[in-house]
Amino acid sequence: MLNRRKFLHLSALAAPLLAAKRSFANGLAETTKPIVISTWDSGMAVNAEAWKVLSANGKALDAVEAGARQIEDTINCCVGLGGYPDRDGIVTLDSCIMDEHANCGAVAGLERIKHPVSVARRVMEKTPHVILVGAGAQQFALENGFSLETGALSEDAKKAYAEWLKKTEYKPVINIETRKTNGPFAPKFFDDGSPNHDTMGLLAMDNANNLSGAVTTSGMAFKLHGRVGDSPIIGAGLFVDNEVGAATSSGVGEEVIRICGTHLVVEFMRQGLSPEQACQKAVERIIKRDREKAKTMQVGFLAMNKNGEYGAYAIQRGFVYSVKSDKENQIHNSKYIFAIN
Ligand code: SD4
Repeated sequence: MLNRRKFLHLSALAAPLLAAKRSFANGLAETTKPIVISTWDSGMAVNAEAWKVLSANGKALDAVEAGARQIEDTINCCVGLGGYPDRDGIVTLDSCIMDEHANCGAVAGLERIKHPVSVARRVMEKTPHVILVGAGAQQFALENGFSLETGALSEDAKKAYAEWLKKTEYKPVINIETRKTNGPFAPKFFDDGSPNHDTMGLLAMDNANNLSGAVTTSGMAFKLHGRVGDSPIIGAGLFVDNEVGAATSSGVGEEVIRICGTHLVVEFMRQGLSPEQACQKAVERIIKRDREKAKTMQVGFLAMNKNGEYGAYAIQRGFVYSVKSDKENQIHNSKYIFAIN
């Protein structure tokens, strides 16, 4: 006969199996949809815009574009024309978008156009190409009805650039929370006033169970003119596979590109890992290459699977993300490897 302790032990072992059996009885685990998730606390406003589309039974693709346009319209250190410029004082924008059929489009180094995510979508829908860069991307935007903005820096960007010019130090340290945090979430600036980052990556699943994603950014502040990060690169800053899930990233783009970060996260999910586990494995891949260097930088991954489950993982403390579904509307702290500060 089973004594009580053995029984409890056996039931504890059996619980995950039973849960799995229950979910497979319906063919699928219970799915949360529609749902939109996005990087950073600025994702709350982005999600609200995307939610208008999703809650009206709209498509995930339209939702992520609407969400990205919201932040492109705001003054933000790291997204849109209000973002920080490159080393030469020019704001250059990177963006991409990807839908449930693996259609994708991107622009990189785009100047003086307000909504790079919509230009990326036009590249996807109207050309046989995936990426347009620089002057060619701008020419394409103008030919497609986008207007040419002045190129003037926002007041915030002007100040930050003037400050940066005093030292002109190229130090791409990103999103590492400092001790002077004045709230539950990472501050936007370091103690010395140097910029933190806020690239917007968002992923959505609509009522039809289709996934899409978008990313928009002005990239690393004070980067070399012509430098392109991970954000507009499919498989690095964004990847969507409608059978499995989707992922996006924020942080030092070069490190994400080196491991094809978001493609890797999606492949880990394909192998059966949860979104959070998949993000963790990708972060560990970066750290494995150079642990000491990794301690000085930030990369965060955010992912969602076909059940609407989501998760994130970052190298450093301080990466947060926003979630909106019927069940919740809130900011989450990502797990992380190092809490150096
Ligand atoms: C880049 N990944 O240009 C972007 C920067 C970023 O939050 O994500 N900042 O490398």
